[in-house]
Amino acid sequence: MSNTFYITTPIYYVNDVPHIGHAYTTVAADVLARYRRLTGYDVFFLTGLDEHGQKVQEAAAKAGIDPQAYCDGMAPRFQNLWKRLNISNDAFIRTTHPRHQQIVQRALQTLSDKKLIYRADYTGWYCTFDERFWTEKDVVDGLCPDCRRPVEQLSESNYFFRMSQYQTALRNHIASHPQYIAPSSRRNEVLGFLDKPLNDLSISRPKSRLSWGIELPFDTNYVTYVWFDALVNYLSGPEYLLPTPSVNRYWPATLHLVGKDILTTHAVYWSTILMALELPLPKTIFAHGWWTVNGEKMSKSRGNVVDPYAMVDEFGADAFRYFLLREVPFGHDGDFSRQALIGRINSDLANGLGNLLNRTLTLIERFSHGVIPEPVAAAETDLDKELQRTALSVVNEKLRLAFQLSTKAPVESEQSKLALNQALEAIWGLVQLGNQYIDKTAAWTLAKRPEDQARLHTVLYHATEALRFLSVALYPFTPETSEEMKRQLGLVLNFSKPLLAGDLQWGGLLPGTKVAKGKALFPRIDITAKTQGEVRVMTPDQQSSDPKEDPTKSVASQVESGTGQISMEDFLKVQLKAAKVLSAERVPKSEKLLKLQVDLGNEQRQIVAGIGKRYEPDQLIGRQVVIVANLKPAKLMGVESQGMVLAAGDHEVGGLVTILEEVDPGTKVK
Ligand code: ME8
Repeated sequence: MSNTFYITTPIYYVNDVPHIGHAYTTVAADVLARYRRLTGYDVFFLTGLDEHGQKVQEAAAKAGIDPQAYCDGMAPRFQNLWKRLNISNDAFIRTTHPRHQQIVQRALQTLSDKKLIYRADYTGWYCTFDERFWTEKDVVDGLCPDCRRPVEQLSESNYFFRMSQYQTALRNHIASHPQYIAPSSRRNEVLGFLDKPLNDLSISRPKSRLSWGIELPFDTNYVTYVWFDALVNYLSGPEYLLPTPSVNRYWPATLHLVGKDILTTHAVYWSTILMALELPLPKTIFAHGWWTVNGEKMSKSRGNVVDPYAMVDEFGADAFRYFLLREVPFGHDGDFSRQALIGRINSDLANGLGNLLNRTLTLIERFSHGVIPEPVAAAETDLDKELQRTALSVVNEKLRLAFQLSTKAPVESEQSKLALNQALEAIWGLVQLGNQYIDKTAAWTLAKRPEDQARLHTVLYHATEALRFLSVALYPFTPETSEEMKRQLGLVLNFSKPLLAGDLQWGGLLPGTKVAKGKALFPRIDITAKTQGEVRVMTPDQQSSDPKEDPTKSVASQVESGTGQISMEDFLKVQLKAAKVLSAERVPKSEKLLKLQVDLGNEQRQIVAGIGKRYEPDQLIGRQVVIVANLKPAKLMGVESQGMVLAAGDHEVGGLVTILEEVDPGTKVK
């Protein structure tokens, strides 16, 4: 069995900035590449840009610059995004590179020499957007059957690739290689397409109509059809982008990951081009589903395009990566909404994983002087065994199954799945079990009794060891988080080593290691009634304080799970004070947020309050308000808020809380 794993994303058109769809495919490919590296594969992960063709020529013309300068300006928009998202591609291809152009010309010349390219006159219906001709029967009411834009009749002489010649061979290949096109619903789609007669493919465009492309080696009046140029990137990338030509090492590609929109070009055009070049076909072409936004198609005109840079700025790369792969079964369509993203961050990342790390480290600091204790075999119980069993099965069995690919799996149903969301579900099964383990084993009770020391040590060791398993399992999905877990847990792990080449063994954690509790992995995002729609990122200390029994649970969660009552002691922790509004202004781009400067007697504070729908800034100046004075500062829409103004209202703000008589600013409210 080959130990190489060559994975590609589509090369994206540079006619527009990258959006969530591009991020999705690239993040998924990154997760697969990282996992394969962890399991010891020789990975080559290629992504890049499709820089020729009509769309790019038009975008450059619109921008009033030369197409090459336009491409050079756009390329960093993609490259920087991949850095921000921690994409671990081994190479980045741009189709305007002279070496790629030479390789495309070489392929065209080979096909021409083999008489697989011929010239013919053609009249058909042309769709400028899709850059392709349609036949009379394809066109519906004068519209392109693909993008539904108007088509125009064009007559021109062009060069054609004898694609039709390969129809039967392609059908046979798909039939005898069930993993070739995945998921299986997509395979059926392609087979359906191949039921109709396959036409030859026009692989040229007259320069009179389109000049931005690779010149045909045998006719300088033409440039190459952009798809022929683009698909060849999968061969040219390994040929010239690595220090030594590596096509023989990596071809055939293990996996072309694409969106369902470009399945035909890959499954039919690319496969037949490869057959004509007498090269082996890739192992799998996997077409994933489509993202909509709040139930709508994403488009510039709707103004709902999700900017991945903004997502990373606001929520961090890992939260965004996690959401993309957790929310939707890979292969299915999905819907993006801020609400769903924030929901996942709060429930899975902050309350689930972040909490587990935080609780475990708090216990080790409290009850083991910040050092991982030695477990005692005799003190193990069924709870420990269950945790061990689950951790081992998640990492050594479930992950492997979810990531299975054609090279490994003989069974069709498994190989065509790439069940990335199931991998995450399995990992979160362990997160949940870890939190239950901490609840059930109640280390804080064990710590009170000297005779329970061995049990206490065993419990603390087990909880930390489960986190070590999690840090490795999560690395492909959330690499920054794994590094941070490793740092806080004091683990000796090198994620660039093939840690999962064999089974991960329980007990690898070294007793005596000093832990270093740090920032919360994922701050909870609070969408309060006051800040409706705006998000408030809470600092770790706001997330948890130290209640009496379980020192790892926050007051808030005890209130949530209990009777809703708090003690006087808890209430007194909140410092309420009278303050006077000195100035007020709106926070740019927010309907709700006002930035207030308030006088607290011996200090002045800036507070951001979600009262902008109820009050105009001018109405507030000189008013007496009540504030929470000891709330940790937080940023709201990038503006620091050093406290909170009290107001009444269930959903909408009804009115500000004030004090009947004028008191000095800074006076305590009790
Ligand atoms: O087609 N949901 O480039 P492109 C999910 N240059 N994925 C999406 C998406 C969405 N809403 N929108 C885009 C091209 N994608 C050619 C490819 S390859 C030899 C040439 C992703 O910039 C998805 O992977 O239009 C889709 O296939 C790709 O972006 C299309 O990118």
